[in-house]
Amino acid sequence: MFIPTVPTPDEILDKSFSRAKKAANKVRTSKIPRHQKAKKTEEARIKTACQVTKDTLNNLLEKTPQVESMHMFYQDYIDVMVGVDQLKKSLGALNWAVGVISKFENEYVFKVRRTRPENAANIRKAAFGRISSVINQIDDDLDFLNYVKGKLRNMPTIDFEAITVVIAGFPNVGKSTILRQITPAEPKVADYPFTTHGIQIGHFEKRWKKYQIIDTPGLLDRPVRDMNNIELRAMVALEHLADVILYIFDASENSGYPLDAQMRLYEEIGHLFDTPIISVFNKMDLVENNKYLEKYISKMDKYLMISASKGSGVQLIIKELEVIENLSKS
Ligand SMILES: Nc1nc2c(ncn2[C@@H]2O[C@H](COP(=O)(O)OP(=O)(O)OP(=O)(O)O)[C@@H](O)[C@H]2O)c(=O)[nH]1
Ligand SMILES: [Mg+2]
Repeated sequence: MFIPTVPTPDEILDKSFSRAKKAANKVRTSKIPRHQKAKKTEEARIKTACQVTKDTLNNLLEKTPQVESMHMFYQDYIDVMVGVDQLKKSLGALNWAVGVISKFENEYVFKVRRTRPENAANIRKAAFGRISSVINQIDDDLDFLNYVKGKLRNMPTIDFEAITVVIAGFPNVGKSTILRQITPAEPKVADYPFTTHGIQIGHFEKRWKKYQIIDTPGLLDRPVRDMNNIELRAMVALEHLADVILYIFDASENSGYPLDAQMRLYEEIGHLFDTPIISVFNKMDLVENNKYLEKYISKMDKYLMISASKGSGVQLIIKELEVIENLSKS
């Protein structure tokens, strides 16, 4: 999401007041009758200061996308990342400031026009004081928008036309390795849990169909209300984007998580989402005797056994995706 650079209150005020000064100088050096100059100069200064301040805020408001009109995935994503309520409150505060400054503009221009020339500068000073006070009041909101800008800089760009496959599973089971193997994407892979914090996307095409593969942060088998914000990013992708879920088990339990726990999460995801799931047992290269897997496999109609880091079995995933995609069309 693109949010323009968010200025501080001082930056907004400096810009407005210096532009106002320039506008006033223009009037002062123009050919208007001398006795009108003081008042015309201050009037121009008030108008310009108000206009420039409003333009700056309006520009921020216009360029910040309207959360309500975005796809539900983005709405929930933004909510998880920064909080939609706080975002709306801050944008509301900017709107409020624009309205108040418009009123000042009318009020103080009117006052300057009606006053004696020697009093015009005082009225302008009073107007500037009130503009400053309003802008300083929205300091926290500007600060928050700046934080939002940073947090949403890498917001994923979703292709809503493509067949979307969301890779889910416990931490460290090889999700990102699989994304690397089936698409040209290069997510971080590391031998410790919770390497992936955000949502990573890779794309590929097969038989003229576009597939979008989404790698998510690792999940643990705990209730949604206990999940942290990083896990919730995975849930948001599962809920709003997945046409197919690729659920990855670490069959070797080498990642440190027992298969019983991995199975509980698998079943939980099955309950929560009405989406086809492909079960994938990964790290089979570390498994010498797979007898103990029987207990889990026996509950499934279909499953794949692969070794992502060795690249073996990865083609099986692509084949299975095609099968599911064809089933859903028939
Ligand atoms: N032996 C073996 N190691 C693997 C295999 N697949 C992945 N790994 C290793 O497992 C570790 C974790 O892999 P990642 O792809 O980062 O796992 P992840 O599920 O994305 O992890 P998080 O992002 O932390 O949830 C890395 O050291 C990988 O090299 C495999 O098939 N066999
Ligand atoms: Mg990862």
